Amino acid sequence: MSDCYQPCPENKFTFGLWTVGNVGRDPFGEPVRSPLSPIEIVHLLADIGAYGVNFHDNDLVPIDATSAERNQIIGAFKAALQETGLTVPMATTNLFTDPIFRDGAFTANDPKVRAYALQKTMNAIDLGVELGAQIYVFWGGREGVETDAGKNPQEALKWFREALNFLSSYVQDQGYNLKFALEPKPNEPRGDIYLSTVGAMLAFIETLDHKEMVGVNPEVAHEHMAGLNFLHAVAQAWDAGKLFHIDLNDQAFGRYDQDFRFGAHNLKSAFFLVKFLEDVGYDGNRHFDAHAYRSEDYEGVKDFARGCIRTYLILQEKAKQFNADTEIQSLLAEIHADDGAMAPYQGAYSTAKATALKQHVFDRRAISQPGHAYERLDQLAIELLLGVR
Ligand code: DIG
Ligand code: MN
Ligand code: MN
Repeated sequence: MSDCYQPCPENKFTFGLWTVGNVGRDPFGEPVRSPLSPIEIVHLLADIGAYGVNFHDNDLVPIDATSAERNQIIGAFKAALQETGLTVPMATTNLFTDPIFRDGAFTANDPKVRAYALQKTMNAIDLGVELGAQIYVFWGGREGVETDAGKNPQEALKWFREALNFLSSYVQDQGYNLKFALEPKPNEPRGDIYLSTVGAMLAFIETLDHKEMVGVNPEVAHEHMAGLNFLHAVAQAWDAGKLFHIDLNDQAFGRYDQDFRFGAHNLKSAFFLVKFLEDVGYDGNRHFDAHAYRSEDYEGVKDFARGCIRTYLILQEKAKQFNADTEIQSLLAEIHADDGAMAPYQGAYSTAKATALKQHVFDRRAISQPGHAYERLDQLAIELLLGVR
């Protein structure tokens, strides 16, 4: 592969320990790859040019580790970070693997489970901050139901809100420089997961006590699972000043969570996403929350990780090309042409404007006549992506 698509720290490409460390287990098959230690993963990520490594508490420290084991693991992890120069931009809590969370964590009916989830998250936040994290992700993988018979969904949202209010107050009480990023998903592993899309999360954030420190972590695969346009979700988050983090991967619509290599399935939507992130100057982490096909060995896993990075960098270059393409840009100028005739009615409301607009006579037929040349524009974008422009 050509070497002009090499990552640099400014790209802020990150991977979770669980991504390249995925051993290929699925609901119908045992692991196909032997586990890698966090240290081995740090070196693998450094080798492929990542900027940072993220983790769930138990990706690093097993849930039943003794304090001596915990200290040894953290010490070795810190040494590997020091040796490779990798950072830890984001941390999160595993509130989904242990059987105690089978009815949820913050939304479990059992108050003991809800309290344990708070305790586990406070300890995980402490660890994340100790290792340098400034973003803390909450993915409520078990916050949901298979039947609504056992739980009032409003009660569940109340519990979720109480947990996040408690934890944001904890962060402030500790004086941590940490922001929360809530990650939605419509289903899996629960039949239905609460707060299932970016839109639902953005509305929920507005009900929190410390909403200023809470944003979203949209994931490509999760909006696609719901059949939604991921770019539109990201644009709404960005517009709200709430795009605190992003999980990049890919996914066929209407399937289980495939967590494919970035751009592996929907190249065109990946292109318009990268173009948006670059055009608006998103300077957050570009986190590849994805894993290699179960068919792969560890050389294949490195191919997967390099592929995520290369595809992003190639699409970043294509976005620059799109913005510099004279035929595309002149067509866009035509499409966005404005003769200024509506200027008197634009901007802030006034009674005079409303009165004048109500008097304005529109020639509906004339206005509806011209086409929009979107076919020509989209074909130009396709041909740019196909490398013939
Ligand atoms: C799944 O998409 C979730 C978990 O992998 C993790 O909690 C979060 C962090 O990106 N994404
Ligand atoms: Mn996912
Ligand atoms: Mn994710």
